[in-house]
Amino acid sequence: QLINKSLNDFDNFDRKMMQRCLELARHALGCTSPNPMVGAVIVKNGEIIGEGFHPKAGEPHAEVFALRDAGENARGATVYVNLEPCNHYGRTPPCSEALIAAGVSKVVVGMVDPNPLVAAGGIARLRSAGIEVVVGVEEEACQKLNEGFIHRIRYKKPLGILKYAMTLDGKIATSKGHSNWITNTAARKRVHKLRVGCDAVIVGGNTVRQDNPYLTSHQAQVHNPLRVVMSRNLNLPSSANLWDIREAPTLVLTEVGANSEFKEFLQNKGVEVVELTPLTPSVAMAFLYERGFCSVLWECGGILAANAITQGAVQKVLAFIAPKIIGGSDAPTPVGELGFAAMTEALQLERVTVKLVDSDLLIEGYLPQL
Ligand code: AOF
Ligand code: ZN
Repeated sequence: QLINKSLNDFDNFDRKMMQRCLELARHALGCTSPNPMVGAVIVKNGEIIGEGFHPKAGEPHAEVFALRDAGENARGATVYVNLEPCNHYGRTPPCSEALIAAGVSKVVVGMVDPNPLVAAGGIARLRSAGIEVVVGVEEEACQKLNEGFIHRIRYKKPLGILKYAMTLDGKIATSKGHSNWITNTAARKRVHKLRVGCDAVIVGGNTVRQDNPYLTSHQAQVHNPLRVVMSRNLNLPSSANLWDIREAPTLVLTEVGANSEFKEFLQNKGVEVVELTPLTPSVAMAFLYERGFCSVLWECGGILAANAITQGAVQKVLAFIAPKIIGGSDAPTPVGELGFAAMTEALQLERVTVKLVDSDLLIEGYLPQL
């Protein structure tokens, strides 16, 4: 049945379908690296006749699941997908060819695939087969969902996200080192959710000694990031929550020549130990890139955070600010020495957003690319 729709209605419908793609894609939050999160919806006569998402690298792509779901009905239909259909033989065959073979008549794409193996080749292939292709619906939201994947492809390293929680007077713990809790329950829940979408969470030895954190997403049946500890000398407590790997795996990064007895102790607990020389934030990030990671969350103290920033291992900052004052001239702060003397040297965050999480503030922004 033909319904009279204005051009704007069509746009709204396209946007709604793309949002559905993103919702489907998010079912695999944290599980797809080094691949992106992708969802696909197939529509005919204004109705959804097939849906799918990419569950994990090595498995079929979103379009393939959606085509299977729609079956023969896909002929003449419109396909929505948040990332350009691929056009290469990777772990799986090209989606462009699958879409052509299924006889779809139109493809609506959220964003071009930055992967040089694809890079608009999928769009060109579809068009050369006479399929109408629309690009850029809900583009910003599509890019945000896969910002880690995009960064990984573009810079050949994972996206580094620095997250910290501080009091209104800028402290991350009292001068005695006590920090449970600075932020409210809602803000802490938000951090747990944030971890679901990251491939790794990194802390230094100090955080393990002071806070004894879990660094998990604290929810059953969701993705937990790899928990990474950076420790040059392995001067770490023998009982720590991170050494219990039943909920999530732990990796300790250290240097050659570190305490071999403790190294063995960790390995016996099932904790992976890797020696990197020199052990620096940028070397750690290069190692995690090789592992196929797209996004890495720095949940470390100020000294490691300052090093990570200096070495270009941080691109995005999430700062939770609680309306509490604890004072203390020796109380630690979120970022240690950066060597700046003048305000003109300050790192100015871009694309800043501010949210209220109950009574805590969340300021989010991006560091200018070095
Ligand atoms: C799509 N749909 O659902 C995904 C795409 O090794 P492969 O075969 O899995 O290919 C991985 C690349 O394919 C990945 O780097 C990205 O460029 C694209 N991902 N493409 O058409 C999908 N996940
Ligand atoms: Zn594909």
